[in-house]
Amino acid sequence: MKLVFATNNAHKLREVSQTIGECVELVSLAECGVVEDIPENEPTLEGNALVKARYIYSRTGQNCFADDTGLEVDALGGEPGVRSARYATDGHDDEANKKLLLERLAGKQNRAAQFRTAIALILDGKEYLFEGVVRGSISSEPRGDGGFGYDPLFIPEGYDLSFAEMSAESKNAISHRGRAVAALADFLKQYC
Ligand code: ITT
Repeated sequence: MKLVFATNNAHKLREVSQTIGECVELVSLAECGVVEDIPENEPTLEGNALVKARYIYSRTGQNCFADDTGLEVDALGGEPGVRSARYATDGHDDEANKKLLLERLAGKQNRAAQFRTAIALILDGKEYLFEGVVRGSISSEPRGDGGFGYDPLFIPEGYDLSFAEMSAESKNAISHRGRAVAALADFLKQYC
């Protein structure tokens, strides 16, 4: 089955293509000629994922899915959450986002956090939602060169390594997106 993955983030595309399974042929936005930015101004991850998927479904008429991911930090009341991409600035400035997060957590004992991914799937006009969560904590400084975004600051529960210090396979096996994609792939089995 062909599914468009509504993302402009090449890291996400790579991660999802490693975990979605053989039943699905992933189609990128570039492959279906979508070059514009897709608006994502909803107050929740689920809302943003749905808006992105609906946009691509009406634009291309093809079955598709989108994800939205947030880093939810307990001591910050769940921030940056849905604003994770635009935490420090209006753009996607990973360095500024990580710096601001460390500043906001300075002196705080409680560094518990979670990554949460919402996936919205549109299949023949019907909408479905999937979720994946991984608990962990925020390190005191960035560690590792792998992954992307906030990965150098996130230590998943039960590990001493940050996501950026893990192999792609190890991150995918336990990550928010890996878990949400596993739920999506499980659902799609009935159509394969
Ligand atoms: P699309 O909307 O085009 O899919 P995006 O990069 O805007 O791509 P999100 O809105 O889902 O993706 O990401 C919100 C923020 O969270 C952004 O700063 C990402 O870098 C970061 N992020 C998302 N997934 C992540 C992951 O697996 N590890 C670390 N940071 C992640």
